Amino acid sequence: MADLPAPRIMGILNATPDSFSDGGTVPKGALATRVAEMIAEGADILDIGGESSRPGADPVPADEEWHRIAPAIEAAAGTTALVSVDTRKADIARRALKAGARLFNDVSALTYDPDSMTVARDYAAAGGAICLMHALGDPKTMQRDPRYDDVVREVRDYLAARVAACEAAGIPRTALLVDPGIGFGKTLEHNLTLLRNLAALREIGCRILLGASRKGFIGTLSGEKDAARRAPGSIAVALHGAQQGADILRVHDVRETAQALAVDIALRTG
Ligand code: HH2
Repeated sequence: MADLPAPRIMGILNATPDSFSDGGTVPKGALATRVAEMIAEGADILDIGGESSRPGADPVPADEEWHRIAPAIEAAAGTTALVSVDTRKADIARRALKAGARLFNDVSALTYDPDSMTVARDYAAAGGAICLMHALGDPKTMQRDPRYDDVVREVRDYLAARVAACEAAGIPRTALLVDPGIGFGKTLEHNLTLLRNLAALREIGCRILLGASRKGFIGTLSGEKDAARRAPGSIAVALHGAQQGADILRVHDVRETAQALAVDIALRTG
């Protein structure tokens, strides 16, 4: 494990008034500054979303979602960062691609919208990538008593099947990322088991994205109720993810995570 390269950092730029973790938007006038700041802090990718997927969240109509994220995508396009759009809607992903996004980050693994596979193919054709995330149920209902016989096997098999569906639709495996979907239809024990066995996802043969930053299980383990104060726990998970071979870490606290990773990698590689 010691020779693993440092993972890329995906900084979260929320354009959702109801996101669980930072509860808000950066004012339009401050977007370009925030984007430049995040890149300077170490973000290789900027993940822009306009529909919260926190447990219990309501869906957002497409025009409203686009209205929320368009200024952030505009501000991020043309910078050195790869622009990622966090959406379940094909139309939003299509508009984002036109505006410069090159990563389609879909928490439904292209199952929510029947048009998504076609748009995903357009991302791959443009040299971009698609992230396929595992979720049990949708955000509205996913935390109501989630059950698995073997969470690691079921998540791995689901993601492998979604990768196969993409390949059958003409998307090369090299354009695909897989993500265990921490907190998406999972209990504390499910999350911990998946994190301990993250390396099992490498068998799929795609790069791994891990999004655990500020999530509820960190609050449960630490007693910290305020999501914005969960950076220390989030960094502990990020370092663990790096050691398990995660290729991309989706985080809120970019500067802090980048610093911790730099030290961790130096210690592990000598
Ligand atoms: N988690 C959230 C949103 N998008 N995408 C991927 N690939 N993996 C994740 O784990 C993931 C994701 C959580 O969403 P939300 O409640 O909107 O909050 P925030 O964006 O602040 O993390």
